[in-house]
Amino acid sequence: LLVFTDLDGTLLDHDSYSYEAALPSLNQLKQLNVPIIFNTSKTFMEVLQLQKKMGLQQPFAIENGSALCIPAEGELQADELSPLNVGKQRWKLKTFGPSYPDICQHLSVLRQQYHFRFQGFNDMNVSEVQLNTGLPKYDAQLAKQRMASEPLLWNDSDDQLKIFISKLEAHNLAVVKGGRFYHVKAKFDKADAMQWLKQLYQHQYQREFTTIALGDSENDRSMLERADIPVVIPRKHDPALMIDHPNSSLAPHPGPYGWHQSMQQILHSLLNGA
Ligand code: 2M8
Ligand code: MG
Ligand code: MG
Repeated sequence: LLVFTDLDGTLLDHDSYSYEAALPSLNQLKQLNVPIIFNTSKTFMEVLQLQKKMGLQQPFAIENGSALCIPAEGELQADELSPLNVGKQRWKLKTFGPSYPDICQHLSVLRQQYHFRFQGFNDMNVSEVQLNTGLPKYDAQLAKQRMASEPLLWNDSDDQLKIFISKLEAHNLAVVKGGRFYHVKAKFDKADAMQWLKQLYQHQYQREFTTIALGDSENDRSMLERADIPVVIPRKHDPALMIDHPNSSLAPHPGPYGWHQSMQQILHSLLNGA
């Protein structure tokens, strides 16, 4: 069993970013040795901080699938990843698509050519990121340390947005919508990252793994639709995502409490062979 989970609005409350309500299930999964794999819009540094708080050291995917990471000395072996050391921690990283500076550069060219009105994290200082996300200062700094995707607020018309998306597509870039921002990045998405990591586990252990995926927003759709057991987490401020999957279920509450309740139900039926 592998658990792939979105963070904001899913395992973390949309407004307070707390995960407390999911702790009983998180602890149970740890005891069962089930990997809890974050699959998020957040950055490498944001995830490292969160894993440290939660006492986890697990593989994860960041920036909407634009990169993935595994512990360098963990159970998984993968040669084509590059080493990335932070303090005493040793990780292995693989990025997909163009680098952050290249994405920002391309965005500024498009802005000049078509006069699109948007504000990206690269255009915002730390206090503006704080203001737009509700993150504390230190976390906002970590959210600005990006590798391969740019979150942005769209301040222009829907027609302009369509043109913007088609220009990016012509450049092999995609736009996905998270809880608050549009994210510009490579086409490799959360579903691709999930599949990549699942195959790594299957190769390593020479057996099939079942995937549970949990998410709340449009950027989670592909991951949910490709998982074996998808759980849609309802949103506090918007209607719930509708996905196309025979096994899909909707959690009874938004955020970490809904995450916990759905996980209990799934674990109960898996452990009791229902
Ligand atoms: C951004 O991502 C969220 C996730 O859905 C969004 O689009 O609303 C990311 O830039 C992330 O790095 C940041 O922590 C988060 C904060 O709300 O916003
Ligand atoms: Mg989310
Ligand atoms: Mg997300």
